[in-house]
Amino acid sequence: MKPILILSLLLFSLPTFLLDFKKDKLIILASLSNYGCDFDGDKLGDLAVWDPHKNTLYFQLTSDNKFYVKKFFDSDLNYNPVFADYDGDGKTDFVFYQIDSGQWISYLSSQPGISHKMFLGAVCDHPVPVSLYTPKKYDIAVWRPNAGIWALPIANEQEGSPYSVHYQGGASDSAFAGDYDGDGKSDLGIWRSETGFWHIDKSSTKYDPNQGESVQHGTGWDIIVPNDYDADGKCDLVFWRPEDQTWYFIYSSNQSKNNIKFGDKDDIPSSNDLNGDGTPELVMWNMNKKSWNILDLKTQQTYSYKWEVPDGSLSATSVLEKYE
Ligand SMILES: [Ca+2]
Ligand SMILES: [Ca+2]
Ligand SMILES: [Ca+2]
Ligand SMILES: [Ca+2]
Repeated sequence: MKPILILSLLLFSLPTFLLDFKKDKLIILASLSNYGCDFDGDKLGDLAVWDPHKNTLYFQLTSDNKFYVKKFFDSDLNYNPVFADYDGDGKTDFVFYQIDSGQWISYLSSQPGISHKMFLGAVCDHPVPVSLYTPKKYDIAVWRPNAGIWALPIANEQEGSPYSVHYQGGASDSAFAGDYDGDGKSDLGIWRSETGFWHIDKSSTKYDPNQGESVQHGTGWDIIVPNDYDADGKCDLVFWRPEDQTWYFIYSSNQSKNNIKFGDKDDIPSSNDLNGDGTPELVMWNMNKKSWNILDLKTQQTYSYKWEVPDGSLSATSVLEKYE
């Protein structure tokens, strides 16, 4: 069987009956991976919320401080933002994933007015862009919880499938991509809520699971929010606990732990370097209050902004994953 056929079967034919094994009806919304969000490329993070009912993005650019409203699709289909820099020009691109069909629609900053459409994934897959070849340039990829596989892009493929399969994790895990070993390329991780273990297959060891790292941190209903909070160039293992509204850090620079109480119980946690100081701010979006609540980790100052957006709008600073 040719590789492309095997991959097609893996991606489109596997049963999805294990979905109900997931986190028992509780809806968790979080940006499990971080890609930054800077549409105008001035190295200051831009805030954005997505109205999933009208497929409309509300965002503010730091370069002119203006608010923008952009409707992307005249359709009742569900599109999820998977914003990252896919063309490597330093500007975050508007890229969307259609969860029912596995279609990706890309509007790249380097090609204004043009959209690209691709298919990768199927129902129940999680879109998780990865940077495997060029630092800070992302490619589309999906993680399939039911089968415990990633479909990853292959560089400069000559023939056959443009994707390879990497086995990791399973249903009820959370998957993420982040640069844990600091070589500029995405490492692949899963977090298992039952045991609290993070398992990371690293780019520096060719994603060999036998040379991966396992760290126990968090449990149960925690929400993972990994990012480089101590600015040493390596992703830190961090989760937010809705129950006590506390962020729990392990800093990669010295393996020290830290806790910071910040946020409301029903917030969506994320992080983004909004002021360009090299350290991400803790960024909370509250969809009921329609407000941002932001903590600057360097100055310890907090900021709040209320936005006039439709009910049910979600923060769109990076990929949101939803469990129900
Ligand atoms: Ca910006
Ligand atoms: Ca771009
Ligand atoms: Ca890496
Ligand atoms: Ca770090």
